[in-house]
Amino acid sequence: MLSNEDISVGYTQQDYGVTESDTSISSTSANGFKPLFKLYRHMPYEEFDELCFDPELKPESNTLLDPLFPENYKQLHPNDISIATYPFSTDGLSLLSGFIEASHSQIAMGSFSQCPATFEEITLKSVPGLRIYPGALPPDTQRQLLLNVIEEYLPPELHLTNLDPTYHIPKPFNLFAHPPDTAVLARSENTSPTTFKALQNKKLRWLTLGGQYDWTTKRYPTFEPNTKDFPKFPKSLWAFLSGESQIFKTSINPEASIINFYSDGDILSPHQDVAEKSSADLASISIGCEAVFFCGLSKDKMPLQIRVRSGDVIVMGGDSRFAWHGIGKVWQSTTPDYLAEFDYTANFDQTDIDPQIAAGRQHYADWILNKRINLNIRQMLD
Ligand SMILES: O=C(O)CCC(=O)C(=O)O
Repeated sequence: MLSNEDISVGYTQQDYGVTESDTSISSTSANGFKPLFKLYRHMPYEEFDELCFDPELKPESNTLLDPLFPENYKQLHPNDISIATYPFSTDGLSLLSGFIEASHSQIAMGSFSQCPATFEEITLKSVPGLRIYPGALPPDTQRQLLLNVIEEYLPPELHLTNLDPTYHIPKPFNLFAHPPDTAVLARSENTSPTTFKALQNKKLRWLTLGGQYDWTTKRYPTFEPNTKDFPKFPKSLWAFLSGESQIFKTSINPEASIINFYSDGDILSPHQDVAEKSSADLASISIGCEAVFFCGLSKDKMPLQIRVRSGDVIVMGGDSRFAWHGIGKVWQSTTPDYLAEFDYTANFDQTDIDPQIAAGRQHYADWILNKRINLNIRQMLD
């Protein structure tokens, strides 16, 4: 297993808040990834869409895989890709409804009847252990995840965000329960105060659940469950991901999660996730806008490029658990309508909810239209 020291020097989680003008990748690392960050940086969505159908249009997109149309990748790399089809079982359906039932506020379940009869798993010889499950999560599960991120995972005092070291974030942290121009004071007099609007728009970049990873020391400060540094992992998410999942294949005891929030212009520099003491699978769930995810065993070779959509699940297991990976671009306004046009004020029981939180729900749809949220779920201990 790798040590903390092996983490790319070019990477900090704060990196991906970089602006368009400073998306430079450390020249000492990840040379194989560099041309791709350049390629996608200003690429309009329509052009990306075209490339997914014909990766030969640009030489650097040779390793581009659209999991909904794997044939295009297969033509270029016939022996690399395998696609397995599994039945979507009744256990899978109860797992999905169980996730909603275990959540604090439950979204009305409507679309599970539209679940496909089967689900697909894509694997690649070039990145052994990487498993891609396109569209694994149905719309209701995605809506519930969005609601939980805002109302269940963000508020607890012990769930830290990138904002806490810089600002006096009122706890519980309710992102939408204040008028947008409400001031948020900075901890240092050298930093200007900000507003809730600015936190929603761009400033909120990550949130940690369970073991609280420290981005400065690049380690988990303690491995003592149920301490300040290791708050209980949310029950809803734990039950959904632990054990033999019936809707994607992973084996993980979820103990820590980093929830990444991406806005316009954000990228995630190439890095390895090596702070955990376990080599169990890492599960990565995407909701909101589309993006391109890079993943490869070597930082010097051009990585695999995967189009990720809302509802996709990627599992990094086996050799790929410690692969180099990053996010090259997030395309704005590509969130599906079932998330961005849903009425979050009406479709569940609101009787026992704080009226300010209930009022904030009118903003969720607009917010997710231009956001990508990634839940990166890990096991810390063997
Ligand atoms: O946003 C993603 O899909 C990847 C996030 C990631 O690589 C990480 O949190 O380490």
